[in-house]
Amino acid sequence: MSNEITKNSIENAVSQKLIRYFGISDFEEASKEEIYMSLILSIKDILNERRSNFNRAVKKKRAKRVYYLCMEFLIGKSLKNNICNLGIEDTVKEILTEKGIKLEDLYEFEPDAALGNGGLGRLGACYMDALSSGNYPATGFSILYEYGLFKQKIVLGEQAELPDEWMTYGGVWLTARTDRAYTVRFGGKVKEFWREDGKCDIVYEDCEEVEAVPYDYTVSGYNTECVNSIRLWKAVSKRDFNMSLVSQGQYVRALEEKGNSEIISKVLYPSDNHTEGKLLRLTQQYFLVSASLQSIIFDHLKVYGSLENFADKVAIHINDTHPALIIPEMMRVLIDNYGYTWEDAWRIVSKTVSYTNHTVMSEALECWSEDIFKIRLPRLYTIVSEINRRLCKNLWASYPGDWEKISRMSIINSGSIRMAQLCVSSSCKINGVSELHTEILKKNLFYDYYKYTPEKFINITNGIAYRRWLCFSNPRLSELLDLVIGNSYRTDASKLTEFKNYENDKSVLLKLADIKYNNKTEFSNWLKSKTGQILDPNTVFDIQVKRMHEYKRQLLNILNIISTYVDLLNTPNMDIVPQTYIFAAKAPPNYYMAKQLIKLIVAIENEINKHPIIKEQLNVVFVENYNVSVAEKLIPCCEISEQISLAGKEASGTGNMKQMINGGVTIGTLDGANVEIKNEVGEDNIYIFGHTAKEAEELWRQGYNSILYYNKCYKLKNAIDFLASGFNDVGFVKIADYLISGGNISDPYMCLADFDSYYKIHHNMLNDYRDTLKWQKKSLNNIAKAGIFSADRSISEYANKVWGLLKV
Ligand code: 26W
Repeated sequence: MSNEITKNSIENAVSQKLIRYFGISDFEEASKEEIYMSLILSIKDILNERRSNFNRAVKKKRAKRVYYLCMEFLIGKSLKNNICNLGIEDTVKEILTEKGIKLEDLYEFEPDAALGNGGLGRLGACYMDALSSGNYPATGFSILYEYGLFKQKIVLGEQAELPDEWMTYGGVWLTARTDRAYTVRFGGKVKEFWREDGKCDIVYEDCEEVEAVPYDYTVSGYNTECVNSIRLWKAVSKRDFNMSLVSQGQYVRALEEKGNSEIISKVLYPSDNHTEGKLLRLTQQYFLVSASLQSIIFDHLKVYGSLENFADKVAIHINDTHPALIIPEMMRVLIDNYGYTWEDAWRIVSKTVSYTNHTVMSEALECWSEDIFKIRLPRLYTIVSEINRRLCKNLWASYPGDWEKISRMSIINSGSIRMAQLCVSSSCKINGVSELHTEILKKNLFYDYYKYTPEKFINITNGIAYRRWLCFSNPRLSELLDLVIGNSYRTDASKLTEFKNYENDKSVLLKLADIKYNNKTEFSNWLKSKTGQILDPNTVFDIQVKRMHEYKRQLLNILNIISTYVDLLNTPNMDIVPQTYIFAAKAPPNYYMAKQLIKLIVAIENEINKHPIIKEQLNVVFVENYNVSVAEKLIPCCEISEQISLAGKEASGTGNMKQMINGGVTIGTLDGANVEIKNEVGEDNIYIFGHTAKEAEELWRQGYNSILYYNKCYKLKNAIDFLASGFNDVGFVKIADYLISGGNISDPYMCLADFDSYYKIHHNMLNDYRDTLKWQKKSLNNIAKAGIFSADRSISEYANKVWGLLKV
């Protein structure tokens, strides 16, 4: 595939870039930055050329395209991914080595494109990867957040947030398409002029206009000529710089006037699973939707010259409710700009749009106040109201007199516009992201809609870009796999099952142990050089890495650690497996409890560090600034994978899949995709504990009382008492109170109810770990059964069942 890319061609391209952009004719004189940029620019040329070839092929075939709208894409670094996808890593290394440069140093130099919070954003990035690898014509749409997500630094034991200026060196990948900018309108007044032919002209007055300028981020696929892109919109003020203010000496006001609308693409809201209903967020969502739709329609008209076949040639996917405004926006454009009747427009819209739900947490379901909506998006408000009126009329016909049901299902209710109802009522397909999650959608959150239109609901379990997460980030393991089962698993993840034939092969099992040890050593060296934190690769690495949230229950893990610590204080020579607990997580800046939990983990880390004897058996490390590239280093070291959310709350999880495919063994609740992991690997190769989703719900319904568990389990009691007494000069009474003294809302995520079974199963797990061959057999089974969790599989399901998309 990559045969036309030769050592010579790459070397020439890089030299040309050095001359053209930096005026450097001698490689030796170039700095690392200059070589880094020139290499990226050279690769970008290759990708852009392939993208344009691919687009030509798509047009020629008149193939259907999917447009994937998402407020977040957690892309991470791209240099290594693109080089590996193109199959040119050895060649590039050779060129650079001759110049005395290490490719690894250039990889390190690249900042993460962190345009996302967590699971949702990373899933979007994994899916774009799989779409390209599968030769599907696809475009992602999002916002070019100039400051991405914040950088996390631990200062005096607490999380501090710093701006993430990723564009300086990360922006090299972007191609500005100033020629394809569009105008987006906000606010103002809408006037309707009814004509004699019954049609209506819509005139906007006093709107604020913002320009949306696209920046394209190319996405390569593995071993293919197909290249797609993610189009990121940047907000640029349409106002001219106000020179009259400047001449009056009012420089700041002149800047402010220009800058106000540009705020739209400055930062990403650093919170998932909690919506604040802020005006800026609504503005961002409409900005994304309006610009993207203009771009989609432009592309379509260029090929077909008409919108008549729009629904046959275009699939628009809304990833969670955040881009849901595309539904009324498309109605607006079809009716107001292209003269469609409501009925014809609705037929197109409801055939084109599909929706994935990623969370059932009520505080994460977006609602907009009607008042804000009306002022900010007046024309859309009219359209949403009409969608709702017609919906309620149909519902009334189906359920005459059932006001309660209709009010549960209606889009507008008690002054708020509910995006989930908008999505579910208008989309052609609705999916959850794991079997359990989809069942919960059908039985609880969307019960009424499931009864109303059952055929729309399907499950598509999440998947990961396993080449990034296994092949590229764990080269030791993938080399072993190449050797033992051949390399066909690199394009077909289901081939990983062949590894199971080696579950009793002692030499393979010992090699697995060796690989894990080397990965742990490499990570320990990296961490020490970065922060001075010291890890012992001879201890078991027990890892919980994900966003900090109460429902994910990092606190349950911490309680178990504290309980072990208290035991060790009392019995220092206790015989336990030497263990290291690794945490990494960002907390939303305004989420008090999440930040307290980070403070708690750091305090425990410091506390244990004061006891050299205890440190030989128990360690805690908080790795700061968790992001995609930290994950790529950490996940290959995972031995115990903590997936311990309260059952029913984690829609799927994808970290569980990443750790599994790297040989981590899961300790988890029957939540999200854990259930399917268990079904794949069997009970011997996973450690399941705690209440099931059904049991947890029942327990809560009956009136959950955490204090009962506190009184019943002395280990738990000791841990909580220790927590309350404080350590390392910090008190954690509030966390202890949160668990046991909050009246009937104590311990809302039921850590205490699951503590006993968690502690016991964790204990068993560590005992099993003592037997290397027994443990590695479990690890091997996890790797062998991870193929089903490939994003390639998820994407082919979306293509077949949702989008009607064919490979080109
Ligand atoms: C503030 C508004 C908001 C609300 C929800 C922002 C972001 C969200 C996301 C939907 C939360 C999220 O990332 N959910 C995660 O999605 C992953 C991909 O499907 C799942 O694997 C995780 O279980 C789910 O928590």
